[in-house]
Amino acid sequence: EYDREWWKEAVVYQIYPRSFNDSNGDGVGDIPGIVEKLDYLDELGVDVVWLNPVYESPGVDNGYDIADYRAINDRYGTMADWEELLAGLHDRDMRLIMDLVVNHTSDEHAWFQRSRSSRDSEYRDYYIWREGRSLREAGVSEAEFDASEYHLPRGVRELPPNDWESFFGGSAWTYDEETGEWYLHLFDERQPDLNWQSETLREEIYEMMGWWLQKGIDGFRMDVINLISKPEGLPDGDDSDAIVRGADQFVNGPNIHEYISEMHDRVLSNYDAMTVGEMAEVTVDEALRFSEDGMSMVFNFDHLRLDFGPEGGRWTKGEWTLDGLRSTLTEWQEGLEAEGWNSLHFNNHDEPRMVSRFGDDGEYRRESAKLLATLLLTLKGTPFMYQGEEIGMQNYPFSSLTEVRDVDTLNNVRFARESGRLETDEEVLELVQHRSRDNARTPMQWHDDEHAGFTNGTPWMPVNPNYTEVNVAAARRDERSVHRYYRHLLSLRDEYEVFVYGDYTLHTPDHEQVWAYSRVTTDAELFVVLNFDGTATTYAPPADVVGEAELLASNYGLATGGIGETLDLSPWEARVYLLD
Ligand code: TEU
Repeated sequence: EYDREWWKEAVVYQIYPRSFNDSNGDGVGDIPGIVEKLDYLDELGVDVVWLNPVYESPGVDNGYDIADYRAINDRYGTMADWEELLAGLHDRDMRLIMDLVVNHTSDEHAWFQRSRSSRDSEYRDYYIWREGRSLREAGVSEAEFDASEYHLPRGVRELPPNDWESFFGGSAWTYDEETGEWYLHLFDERQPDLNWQSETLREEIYEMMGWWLQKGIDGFRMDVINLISKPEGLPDGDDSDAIVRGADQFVNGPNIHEYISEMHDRVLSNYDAMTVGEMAEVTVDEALRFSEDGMSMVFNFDHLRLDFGPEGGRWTKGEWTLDGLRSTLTEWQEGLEAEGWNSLHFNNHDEPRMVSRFGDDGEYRRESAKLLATLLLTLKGTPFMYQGEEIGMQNYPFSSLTEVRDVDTLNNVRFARESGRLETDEEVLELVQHRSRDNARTPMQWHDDEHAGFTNGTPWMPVNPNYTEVNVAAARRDERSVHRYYRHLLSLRDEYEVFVYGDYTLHTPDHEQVWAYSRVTTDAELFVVLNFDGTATTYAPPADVVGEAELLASNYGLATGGIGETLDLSPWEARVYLLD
């Protein structure tokens, strides 16, 4: 009676290869290092690996700047190593989805090198080139004009074709002296945007996708895929609240559904492939449309914006609330209940560590990490774990900007300083601690030997000093560990179909600290209760769940079953009951 798909029943484990396991001592994680840990993943009980980019790349954005879509970056290994990884996963009945980064390439990609060589190059329209605007056209006076803002060569006095901003700060355009035009880059200037209006370019992308699917991969995570359609004329942004200026123009652009449908019809429909589209801004209604286009699911980030500041944008500091988190996720649970399918995620390589962000970094680190695991693994949708969350890894305690590697952080801090929005080092460090993607990119902590067993060389990023207590080896020995709890919940998902297909019903729309909900199918009901706070509390469950029940999971190791008329909940206590 369900619309069954393998990817609806799976749990995905995201591996950031640079920080997972280094097999050759160069301080950077690699593919053979992942192969060494396949039994670890198998024992954990995950079903799919999402591998962040391992393609040929100069590494400006740690691989999201691709120079050759069909070659493996030799820092990560060879294509033979990659084939061994795929075979090793499939031998263990696990699957592999690769990262598809087709909104942009590296500026070192052969296509861009040819495109920038001349205005008549046959590759010119693979990218987005435009003449600049004169000061007069842009309505900027000589006095206002600041050439340094655009790194213009001497004597060139013009402005970018429009006012769009990069997600990494500054203008989304860079002037290229060779042909005297500007090219668009919604990310770093070394990541030029591809022009999806070119059918020839789209053809090249579909052929490349087919090449990887023919090798046996099981699908793609699609990087910022709802940015690929840009409107005719590239008009200025006209929404001052947009996440970055111009986003109202280039997010979900005019041809986006045509392109996603075409990609599905031309390539993906020939495979039983899982696709998850990363979408910077997407509503439930748009997510439903992307499902109609053939996308399995999308990543939305509404719940990961709740701690943005009032000024708006990622590089601001605010506070999330339980009410915000619960209502945002409930909107998505209810919105995609009948059609479409949710992805579930609280962590990835771009976000701070979930226990530090939504849980407790102190006394209740383990209990809160397990509570968050309960939320991730008992909501309706496909859960995406990020390497290290299964042992409750935390944000890195930055002591100086010299420890930061991330281009997004470095660029945004530079632009914020230049604009005067950030002044003191303390302000900068506080924001870096709150927001930097490097919080999630410190090496995986395997055991308590030097560098946490990640490398026997010098790690490219410092290891979190808490690795002596927080590591896989210690967790596997400790029956109360976060790791053990994840394994238990993952095994429950395999055993009870209600975890996958049960409909979500919220019981506590406005309780100040308790979030309780049910998951219901025709023959089973889960009752989940989460005390989302560091203080103990009591909670009276709805009358129709009180009574006989089996306690399937408890982050305090409770054994008893039965649901009483009032529940005494300890700080950060999570329980999962099965009602007959
Ligand atoms: O992330 C896109 C990205 O940076 C989003 O976090 C976006 O900035 C945010 O949702 C807007 O609020 C993808 C990759 O995950 C990231 O690692 C890359 O740096 C980026 O695209 C460019 O490829």
